[in-house]
Amino acid sequence: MTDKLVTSIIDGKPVEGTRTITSPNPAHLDDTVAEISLAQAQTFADAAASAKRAQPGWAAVPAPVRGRAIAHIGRLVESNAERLAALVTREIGKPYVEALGEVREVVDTCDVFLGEGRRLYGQTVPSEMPDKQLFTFRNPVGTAAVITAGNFPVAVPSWYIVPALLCGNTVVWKPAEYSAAVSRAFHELFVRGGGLPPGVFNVVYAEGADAQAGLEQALGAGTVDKVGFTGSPEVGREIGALTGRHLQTACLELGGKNPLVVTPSADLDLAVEGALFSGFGTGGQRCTSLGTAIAHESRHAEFLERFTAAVESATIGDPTGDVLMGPMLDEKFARRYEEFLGWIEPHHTRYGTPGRITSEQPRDGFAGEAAEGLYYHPVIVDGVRPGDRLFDQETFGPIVGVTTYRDFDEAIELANAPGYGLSASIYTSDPADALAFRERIGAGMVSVNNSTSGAEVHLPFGGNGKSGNGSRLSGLWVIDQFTRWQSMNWDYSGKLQKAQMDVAEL
Ligand code: UN1
Repeated sequence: MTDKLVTSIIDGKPVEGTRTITSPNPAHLDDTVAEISLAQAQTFADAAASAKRAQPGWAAVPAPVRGRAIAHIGRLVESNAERLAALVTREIGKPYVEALGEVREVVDTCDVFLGEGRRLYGQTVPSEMPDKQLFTFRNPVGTAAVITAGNFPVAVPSWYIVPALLCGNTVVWKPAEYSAAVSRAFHELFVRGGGLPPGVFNVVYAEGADAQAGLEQALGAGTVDKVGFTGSPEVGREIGALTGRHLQTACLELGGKNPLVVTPSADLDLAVEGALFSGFGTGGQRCTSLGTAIAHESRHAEFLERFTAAVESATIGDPTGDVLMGPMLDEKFARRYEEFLGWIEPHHTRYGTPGRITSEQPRDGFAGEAAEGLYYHPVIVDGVRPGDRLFDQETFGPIVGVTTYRDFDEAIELANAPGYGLSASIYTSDPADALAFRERIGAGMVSVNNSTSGAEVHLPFGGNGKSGNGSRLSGLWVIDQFTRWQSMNWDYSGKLQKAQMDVAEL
């Protein structure tokens, strides 16, 4: 087995698959970061069975001790932050400062939950009858299957895995193949830092279709009790249907077509900065990335001019350097960017060179080896309207739409029109605008004078509509995903007191 070979780990033991693929460095495609041994459906089902066997033992560990395990994981991740961030940069091309921020997000998540092991409060509840007391308890759900994307290869998995473990669940994790080396490092730090017994945290590398087939098998066998999924709305629908058929629930965090409204009273410097970061930071490959900037007609020309100028002078290049944007995450996303370019219509005005950065299509100030990486030009498309694919659908790449509005009602209508509902921003100096926007926008997360991306981990994270099924990750809200309420009534009257029938009268 070469050092680069990443295999599934079930019950603490490596399990080789049937086919090997590679995960290249998107900034230097000849640098192979990992070879991944891909498993088939049965391996996923085996991993779920292993997690199911390990679960009662893990749930029997007192919650405060599990909280301490989370604290140790956080410390170990923190002391390995630079190494892990460098690997994130190497494997998915995320600029190093952002990668370090992402690792910080894992540590923050551990910080949020480490003390929760000493709470996980239930309630005492008054009874309608004398000599009887009522209580509620939070029980672990059981086994959680976690399927995550590779654009946030450590932060987003931690949003599921940390609370799942803290609450006494065991986990089967299927990370994205193109972030395999990062997920192996993450898994090692978690198992070692937390001293997790075999089977408590399994990881399976498989292609989406195989993982889904394995998930179906596991749901049928009763070895998966909860699914956490971050990815596309299309796959989210399938996972939701699959879990529903087996009377289980999924926490679905899907895409976004996130609007940023520039009102007449907006501070344009701030709005442009926010649009630049959320539109093109991470190459537009966040679920919280900016989809469409919606500028008031009185500010549209100036906003567009400044936004295009900011994008033109932004640094793109080697993600180990100080750049706004590195390469695309992997080939699949690069191909999709090319497809999105085909969505530009004759009534749109395009700013920026469409396509790959090459010696024939160079970019001023480019700071990398263009020929060696998946580098693409950022593009702004003005004049997008409802009904245009570029307005209605998520692009998940460095292509941002711009449009105009006349009055506040139209701004809200445009912001809600694509039917996603993850994150939405408004730039305004008028508190009434900010409050009305908050109230009328369909998004789960609203920002005032801040970009659409960059949520903090102790607030509820999640969306509505095509962005998810209303589940919320992060903060203490996620505990409702990974525990189930149990009630208990205790009658010490010495007789049968019948609820609703033997209620005491005044
Ligand atoms: C994602 O792209 O799936 O709020 C998550 C943000 C990040 C997380 C993005 N903290 O932009």
